[in-house]
Amino acid sequence: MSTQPQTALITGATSGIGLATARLMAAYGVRLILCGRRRERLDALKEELSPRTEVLTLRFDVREREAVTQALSQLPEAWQAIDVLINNAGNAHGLAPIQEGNPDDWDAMIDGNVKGLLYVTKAVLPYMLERKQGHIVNIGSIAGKEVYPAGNVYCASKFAVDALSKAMRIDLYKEGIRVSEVNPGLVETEFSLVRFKGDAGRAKKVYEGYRPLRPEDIADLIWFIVTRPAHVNIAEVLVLPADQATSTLVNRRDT
Ligand code: NDP
Ligand code: 8X3
Repeated sequence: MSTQPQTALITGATSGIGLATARLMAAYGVRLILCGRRRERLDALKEELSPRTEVLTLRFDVREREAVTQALSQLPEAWQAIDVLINNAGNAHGLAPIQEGNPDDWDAMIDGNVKGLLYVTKAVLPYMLERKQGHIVNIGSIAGKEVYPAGNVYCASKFAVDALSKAMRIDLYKEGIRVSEVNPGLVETEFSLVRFKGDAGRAKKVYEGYRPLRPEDIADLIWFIVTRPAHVNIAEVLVLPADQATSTLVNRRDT
């Protein structure tokens, strides 16, 4: 028998995979704590989803440890019973061979994708440990399974997410907390727009000539994972577009 979570916290809810997951969970009536940096998007999302469920929005940068701790460690009591944490916030910054890489981009990826995930998890875990119940879903990537040209530091950050997901599962399984990892291939979101620093033409090309995954595909998968019965944990999933075989093999038909 499947079970449905009552309260979920999603980081990176203002766009892409996190946004699609928020919308899907709201449709099922899950109470949502939605996080991101863009206040106007958080406000719009709250207005959009509030007719379907209760929504609490929190604005912080996952790279700022103090801000993360402040926002999450003293949640109103009614919001402390978090059943599901979706560690989704993250991005690639730049795509350059290591010898041409920009250390500011490296910092943004290591600090956001790795340390940010740790800070958020650290702040949310006490609520789960107290109830001996919870489910953490980390969004990794195919980039955390195989390295591709010029992917260097982004790949390293997602290899770290892979290692941390396995490590968290080992440390938390006796505490009643499930840890799952979802590793998507190419998903059409704002990901490439961020990676290419607002160059919309270059970003668009990443998704041309084949059918990329939609953020809703990943939201469906996350929903499946978090609604399994309590004795089931989907430890990890690699999900690709049918037109993608590896990080570098994509069947582009008309480019
Ligand atoms: P988007 O750029 O569409 O969304 C990224 C989300 O993360 C936004 O909501 C953004 O919100 C938030 N975010 C980014 N940096 C920070 C930060 N420092 N602090 C707080 N929030 C932050 O990309 P996706 O939806 O594609 O990416 C979501 C996750 O999926 C990422 O971890 C990405 O690595 C992973 N992924 C993406 C794939 C793809 O092909 N798109 C494939 C595999 C994995 P805001 O700007 O408002 O803070
Ligand atoms: C995002 C997918 O292949 O651009 O993690 O790294 S990829």
